[in-house]
Amino acid sequence: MFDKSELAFKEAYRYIPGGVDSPVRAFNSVGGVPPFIEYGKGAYLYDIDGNRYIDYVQSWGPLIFGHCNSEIEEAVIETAKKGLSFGAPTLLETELAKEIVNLFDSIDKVRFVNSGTEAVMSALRLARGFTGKNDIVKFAGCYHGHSDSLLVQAGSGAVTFGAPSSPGVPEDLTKHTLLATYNDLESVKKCFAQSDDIACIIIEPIAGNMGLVPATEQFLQGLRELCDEHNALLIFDEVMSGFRATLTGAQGITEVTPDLVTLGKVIGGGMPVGAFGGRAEIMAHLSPEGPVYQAGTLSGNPVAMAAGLASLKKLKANPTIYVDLGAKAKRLMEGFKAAASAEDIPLVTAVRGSMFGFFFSDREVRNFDDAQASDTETFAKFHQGMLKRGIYLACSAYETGFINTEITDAMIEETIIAAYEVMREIRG
Ligand code: HOZ
Repeated sequence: MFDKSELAFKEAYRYIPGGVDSPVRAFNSVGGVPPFIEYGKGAYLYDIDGNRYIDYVQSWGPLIFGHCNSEIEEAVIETAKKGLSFGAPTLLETELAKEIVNLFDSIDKVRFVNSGTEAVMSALRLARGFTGKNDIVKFAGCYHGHSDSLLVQAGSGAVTFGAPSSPGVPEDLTKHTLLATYNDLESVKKCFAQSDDIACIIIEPIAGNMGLVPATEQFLQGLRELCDEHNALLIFDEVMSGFRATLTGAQGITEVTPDLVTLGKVIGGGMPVGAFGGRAEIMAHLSPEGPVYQAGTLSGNPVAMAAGLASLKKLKANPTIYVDLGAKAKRLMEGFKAAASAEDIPLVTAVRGSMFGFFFSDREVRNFDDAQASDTETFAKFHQGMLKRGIYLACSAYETGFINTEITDAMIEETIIAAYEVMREIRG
């Protein structure tokens, strides 16, 4: 069933570390080999062995309109025909920036980069440059890309491979990263008691890299107050949740306004893009307006801008998309829960707009400790069983699932039926 992928993985292994260009894709924590993808169409992925899957990963979030959406495809092709990169300003950058600024109350100006990692790394530098302070507060289990100072108790692939704090990062770099507990304001207060040099708090307001763990409104409000009290900036990392949870990400749910926001994934429509933005007075500190340096040859790449613009225009034109995606995510999680409880398997679930998550656990998951206490062996069995039945779920218990507009009610029901079968199999 996976013969060609097995061979392809062996071959890739000879030339690429672990056979993959991003660790979590290697399937190490769920077993088996990663299916090598031949193409995607709508809601489906097709691998080189000819297997078809309903895709709930969607390139880890960006593909809110599924694979090969004709309008995005057309925008990309037409733009590519005019040239792939200029390293000079284009109208497309301003157009996409305008869309983002008009959507987000928290963003007066925005700069484009090439990935979420780059967006966060740059936002932190800006926060430090603006406040003149050095320390940052991050939460265990939140993942903000793989820049050095953030690989401390990080989620996503880092925790999946048991190295939430990576070797190769000098202590001198991480000594400025203070660690707090998600949804626990007291732990943040301790950081401020320990240091008067805190430049910012960075948080995924909807954590999606330790599984899906939303922050409570009270907690976010508490962070806002602490930042104001201590002249620190509040950074919302919405690389994953932006345009996913709602059109304006977590900011469409919470009353709290951050000082800086990082974006990625959906704003690139499947092309490599990241962005960071915020209040004009903070953004004015960025070079060439201000002294904080940040640059990139391919930043604001026209093809990526065109894909992002096409996606955002479609989303803005169809705001009810989120209601439909959210209802499907809810139905899917109710189905998984019912399938698990039919076999007496404890399962907790979460949904935020088009994002969904589930843990094999009997306790509520509010932070990284709770997430790590979940049963990852059962998760692996579930993942394998679903894959065999043509359901492509994230290959780690510490990731999030996504619904796209191509996923139909019938596909959701098919997925739930598969979940019943797999839960029965697990129960043995
Ligand atoms: N860190 C990404 C998901 N949270 C995974 C990236 C990838 O493997 O493509």
